[in-house]
Amino acid sequence: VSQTDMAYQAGGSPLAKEAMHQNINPKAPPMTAAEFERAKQIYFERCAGCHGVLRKGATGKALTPDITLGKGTDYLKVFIAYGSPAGMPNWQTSGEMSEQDVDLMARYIQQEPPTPPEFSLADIEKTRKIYVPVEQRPTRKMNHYNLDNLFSVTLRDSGEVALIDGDTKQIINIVKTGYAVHISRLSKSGRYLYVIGRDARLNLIDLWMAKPDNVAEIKVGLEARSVETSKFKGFEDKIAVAGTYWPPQFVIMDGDTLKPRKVVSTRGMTVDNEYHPEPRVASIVASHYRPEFVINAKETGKIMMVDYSDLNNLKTTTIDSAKFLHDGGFDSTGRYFLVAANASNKIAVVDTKEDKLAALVDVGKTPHPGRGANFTHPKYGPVWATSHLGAEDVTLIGTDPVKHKPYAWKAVEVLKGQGGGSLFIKTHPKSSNLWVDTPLNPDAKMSQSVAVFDIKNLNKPPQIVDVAACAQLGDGAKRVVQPEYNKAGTEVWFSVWSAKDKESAIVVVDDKTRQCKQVIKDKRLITPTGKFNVYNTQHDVY
Ligand code: DHE
Repeated sequence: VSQTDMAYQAGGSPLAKEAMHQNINPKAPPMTAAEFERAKQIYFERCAGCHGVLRKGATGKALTPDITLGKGTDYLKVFIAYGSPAGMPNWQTSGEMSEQDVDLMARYIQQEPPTPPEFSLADIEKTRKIYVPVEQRPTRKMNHYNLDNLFSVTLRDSGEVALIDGDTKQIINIVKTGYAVHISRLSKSGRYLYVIGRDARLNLIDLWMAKPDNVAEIKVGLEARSVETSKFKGFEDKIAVAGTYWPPQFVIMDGDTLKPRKVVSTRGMTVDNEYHPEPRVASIVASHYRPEFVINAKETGKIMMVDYSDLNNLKTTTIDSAKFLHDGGFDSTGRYFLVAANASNKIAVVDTKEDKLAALVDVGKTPHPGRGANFTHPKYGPVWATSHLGAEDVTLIGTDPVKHKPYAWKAVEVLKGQGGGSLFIKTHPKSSNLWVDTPLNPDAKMSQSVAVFDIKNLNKPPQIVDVAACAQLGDGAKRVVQPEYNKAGTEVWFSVWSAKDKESAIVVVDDKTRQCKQVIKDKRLITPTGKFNVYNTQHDVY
């Protein structure tokens, strides 16, 4: 092919200095190919989480050209710059995007969305790296750390996790991982730590090494949020599963090598029997009653109970619940799994023993429990609690169908927290405190403090604890996010999450006195968000 032919095929003018992006829709505003590539990257990092990789909409609105072209560049620029009360962030006024980038993104979302690549099992296998083969790994614990009280802390923007000794508060290691690790989960024995990045990079960390570090790694797709490991008797530490947002599928792997064994697509019908091309995999938990993973497909509202005991004859029980499944956790017995169908304002309850939907509970606007919080209510018996993104409510749901039957799977009480914008709630079996964060509340006072209720006296309004003040950081926005208990249930750890170029910290609060006990600061603690105590995560204690 000659140079002229190439120029002709690319469709660009030979006089143009920069190659233009070729859009199939002539009405879309022009962009250079380089601009398109940059916008694609920004879209993936900032926008796809809410609007979807294919831009078909999810938590955020659909952004396909049939919608965006009618609005035009100027309108879209204002929306991106200033945000909306419905939850769209104010990208420009918050300082997170420049005016040029806002202009770029306004033009980008009027182009046809590029089709992202599919990931076959062979594609996934090609990305796998073994840093320490199984035969070279320790056969017993080679360090003197109290691993039960270790914390795995997401360092969001540096693409790392910090392993912090919960007893001494010292950083044991900073481990290189994917970008914006979403969650850490433990194998049944507690030896292996699995962390999954937003970029779908999954790292396997061996906590038995003298200095715990990566032993294997794999990239399971373009975007992911969830990972879990087999917990059923006979399958301890054997199998891992990761769910991806893109491609819409999950992959089952060997637990100790991450060798992929099976990829299953989630594409298909919603609970309303309409086709959905991109049902993203949200939370996953491992059943304690059967050799099964409980896999939640967000857009379809289908909960898949996937039997991992025979991968060649894969049995899956699919439970219809409600659309927009997101995060959730077990009740105190470990039998029932409660998951938020967030944009449906419902909590779905799955009985993992019977593999059936136990109930769909109506709650306030946009529930967001994390894994939720279990405690015994003075009147209603065992309850599980969620806070909300869209309301100040803290909703308590009865979870004991045997001794407290009239209250089971009902929203028995709604407490008033300090405001909306809550992401996580936590308590511990040894504590009588219920901690509720509000990191996404637009009022800085609320995003920097947390509410704490006395479980024994829930009529009393919550105490507000100014966690960010304890950290004594400089200026700039800081969000106090995700309470996590130590193993003993005597301390609650909070992240004070600042911008990437600003100092952040972890504040350890004494649970009994509700006073700041210790502040963990270190240059390496960049944008800490999620924290996962080994024992509590391993045993579903929350
Ligand atoms: Fe999360 C859990 C998805 C934004 C921190 N988040 C989850 C889970 C899902 C999810 C599906 C449940 C996983 C499981 O249990 O298997 N999160 C999403 C999104 O799609 C969303 C809304 C947008 C995005 O683009 O990612 C999103 N999440 C955030 C944040 O902005 C947070 C605060 C910081 C960050 O790193 O991005 C954040 N999400 C967390 C944390 C958990 C989590 C800390 C685990 C909580 C737990 O206690 O288990």
